[in-house]
Amino acid sequence: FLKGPGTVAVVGCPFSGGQGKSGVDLGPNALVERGLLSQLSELGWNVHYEGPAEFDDIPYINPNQPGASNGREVLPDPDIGKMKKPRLVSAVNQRAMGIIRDHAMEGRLPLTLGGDHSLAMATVSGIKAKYPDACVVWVDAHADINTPATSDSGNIHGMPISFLLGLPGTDVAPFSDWIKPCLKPSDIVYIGLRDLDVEEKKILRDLGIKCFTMHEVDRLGVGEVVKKALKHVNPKGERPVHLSFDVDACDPSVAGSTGTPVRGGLTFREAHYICEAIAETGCLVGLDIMEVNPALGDDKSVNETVAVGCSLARAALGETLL
Ligand code: Z70
Ligand code: MN
Ligand code: MN
Ligand code: MN
Repeated sequence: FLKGPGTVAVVGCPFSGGQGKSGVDLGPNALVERGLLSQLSELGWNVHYEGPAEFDDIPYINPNQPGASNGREVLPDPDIGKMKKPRLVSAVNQRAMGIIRDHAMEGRLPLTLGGDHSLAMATVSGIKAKYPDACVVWVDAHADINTPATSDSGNIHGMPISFLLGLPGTDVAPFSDWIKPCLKPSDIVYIGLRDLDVEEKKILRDLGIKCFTMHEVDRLGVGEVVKKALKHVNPKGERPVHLSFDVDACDPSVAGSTGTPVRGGLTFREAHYICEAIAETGCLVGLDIMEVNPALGDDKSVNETVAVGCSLARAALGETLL
């Protein structure tokens, strides 16, 4: 597939409706304004960027965008079961999926800047449309595998994996209009988990999904963890790899400006090592940098979190390769 730096398509997704805190929609512009595009150019990538994706015309109010309803028609978006803002989340993801899929089809590597992690419905669906054999490395404090029935919060950013797997209760409109279950449990591996709901643990056990929690990072070291994780999903090194990186996988001292910081996360080097090791495989076809929220934390925390978002992207796109 992709050999060496080719064209990276940066897709900014200013969206916060998959969870309850405003500000994560400011993540994409913060990363771009920090210089991410020129940093990637300097690595040898041809950088394709058309400005942030446009979601404002979608006729449901994003509760976290003040004034978003100004001068346009707004439709109600009541909960479906426990799901909050289901029509908004579905419509945004359906549009983002089309953008990401089309970039992949043109041979570009989509780099999606979140935005909340519900957007992985779009990124994984878009990548799988072009690369049906792709596997997913999910780096996160959370498993984001609740179904609409098991979720306590109703926040859809805690559910994208269940939709991608087609778990019971996910075959529900409006999502079923466009999401095809495209992942098998053996296609995904987790690194960095440490904040799981009781029902999520049961799903992970029942489906036999491979997980390297922070406990395994401590026991084995990050080098061994990444080696085993890649061996699980990509034993022959022949499969395309999508890396979905939620910055809350990092310790709050490294990336504190995120909606759900959880103590005991990846160090700066551990987080970057994961990205570097995946770059080294030469198999990366899609990358997400998610849940950067520049509205949370003090200036130091915001600055460091945005900088880490940029440096994780650079690491995954080969910054340390000779
Ligand atoms: C919880 C839920 C979550 C991120 C929180 C939390 C999910 N399991 N994901 N922060 N990034 O609400 O389903
Ligand atoms: Mn997540
Ligand atoms: Mn998370
Ligand atoms: Mn529960």
